[in-house]
Amino acid sequence: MAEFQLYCFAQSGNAYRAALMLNLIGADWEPVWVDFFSTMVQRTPEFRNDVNEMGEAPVLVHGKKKLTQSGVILTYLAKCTGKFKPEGEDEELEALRWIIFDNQKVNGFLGPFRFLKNFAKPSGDPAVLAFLKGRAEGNLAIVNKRLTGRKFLVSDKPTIADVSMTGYFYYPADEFGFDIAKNYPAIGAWLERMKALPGWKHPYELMPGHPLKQS
Ligand SMILES: N[C@@H](CCC(=O)N[C@@H](CS)C(=O)NCC(=O)O)C(=O)O
Repeated sequence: MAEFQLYCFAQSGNAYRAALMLNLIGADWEPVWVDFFSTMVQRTPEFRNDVNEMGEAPVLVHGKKKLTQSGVILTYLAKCTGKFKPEGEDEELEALRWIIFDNQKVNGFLGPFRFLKNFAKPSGDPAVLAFLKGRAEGNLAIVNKRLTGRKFLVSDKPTIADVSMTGYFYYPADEFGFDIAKNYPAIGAWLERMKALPGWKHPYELMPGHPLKQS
């Protein structure tokens, strides 16, 4: 058995943050596939009792520890290994600030937008899609401005804030109907820097369940 198990699925940018971090730090890890779309295991009482009371992926298991919320998982892995760890209190707080902004306002809008556009049955109400897209685009512009003239979000080295922010950004442009890397050039350049890190993999290669079987 591998040292770490990660409950995840290929279409989840929230889980990708944790899977990418595990790969970037060279951890011995294995995925546990969450059948999110078909059996919707995450909504069963068993999953909520035994795996995550919040009913979400990702979940990281490390021996007796079970951690949820990608920001918590990233913080834990950075503390365990010293890799992608913000240095000192100011950087730690700055990383936390970007992780919260990402979870709530960047990938926090982009993820549900992509879900409603591609996977929801019935597919999302156009007004809801327009609202989510507008909020995601506004916040992508904020991230783009932050990354203009900077290599990474918090310091001149990549930290867990950068790993978190990658969330949904590498999924194909046709899943969003717009190209994040092209429309936001500073984000595009930063995505290339992240991609160049040893251990980087695309979410569809890193986690199980792609392509999705149509039911
Ligand atoms: N803030 C959480 C978000 C996790 C999340 O929303 N995960 C989705 C999958 S991408 C989920 O499991 N949703 C439960 C459901 O819709 O039933 C994190 O970053 O870990």
